[in-house]
Amino acid sequence: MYFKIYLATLLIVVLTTVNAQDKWTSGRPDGHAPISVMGDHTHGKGDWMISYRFMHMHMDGLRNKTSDLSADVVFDNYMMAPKEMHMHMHMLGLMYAVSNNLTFMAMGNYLEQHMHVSMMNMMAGTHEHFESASAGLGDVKIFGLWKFLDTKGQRIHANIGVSIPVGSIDNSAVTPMSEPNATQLPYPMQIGSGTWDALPGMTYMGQKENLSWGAQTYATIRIGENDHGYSLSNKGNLLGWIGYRTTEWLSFSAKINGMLSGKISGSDPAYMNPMMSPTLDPKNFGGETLTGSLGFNIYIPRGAFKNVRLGLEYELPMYQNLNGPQMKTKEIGTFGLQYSW
Ligand SMILES: [Cu+2]
Repeated sequence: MYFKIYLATLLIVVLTTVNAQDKWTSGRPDGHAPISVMGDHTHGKGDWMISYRFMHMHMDGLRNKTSDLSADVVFDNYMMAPKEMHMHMHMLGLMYAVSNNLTFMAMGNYLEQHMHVSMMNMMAGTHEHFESASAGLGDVKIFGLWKFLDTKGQRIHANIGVSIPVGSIDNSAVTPMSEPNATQLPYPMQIGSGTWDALPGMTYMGQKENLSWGAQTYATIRIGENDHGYSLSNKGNLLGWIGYRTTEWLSFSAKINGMLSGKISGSDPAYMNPMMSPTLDPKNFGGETLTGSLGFNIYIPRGAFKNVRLGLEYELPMYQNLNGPQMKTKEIGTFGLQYSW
């Protein structure tokens, strides 16, 4: 599956490359990728950019491999079943170009999430529901974006980054099972990875008159394990997009994003009984997902608000093959504002 997407994206890149324009420019609405893409562009020497993004991700229902599961099936093996999860991520980004070929980028985020859980009441034979929440500063990411090709309306740069484990992996809360004490919240409710992660990647962009396109591939490689004795899976992403500019200030985009990840290695001893819930069991993580999204970019080319950009993107899953039981993604929305000077 993943390999086919890879080939399809490469084919699109080759086909669209044939007659690109003379010089690539960021001075148009689709001069930046759809707003959820990180590190898509580099800047000219001495330029700064600040950005704010807000992402909402909604997960709903359970799945194993490609089949949906009811909570009742999960209760055959576990005492609890996650039902639904919401993540709100506020992201702040700063970019600075030390040269025309090298741009530095730093990204911080604040994450809020909550999960709805069903619990089996053995005595009464009924299901009860509770909710738990966590919030905090996430892992900080620093990148060097090194542009090594800039010709005929096309650019390629390498994304070389590191993720610093700033986000907490000690989030706990009182749940009906632990009352009156607090208990360590499950893996998906933790804010950070707890590990230093290497973030290598590569980005390609091209454009002609009113059309633009791009592709990006990147990996998240965990270095060692965290102080709770586990590490989240390595991840690989491949995404591709096309954009169409309708006016000098508005463009529309379509994007596909394939992601491959695996199970958690090791386990957190704080979860005394991993059979309590699928979210405490290291093997119920990762899988293959493919999402598709539509979006638009607005770019202000002149006047007092020159170089202000606004982007919106809405993303839906097209394929999810999950190591389950695991919650599946329902929808993702991203909004962003950018300003460069
Ligand atoms: Cu920028």
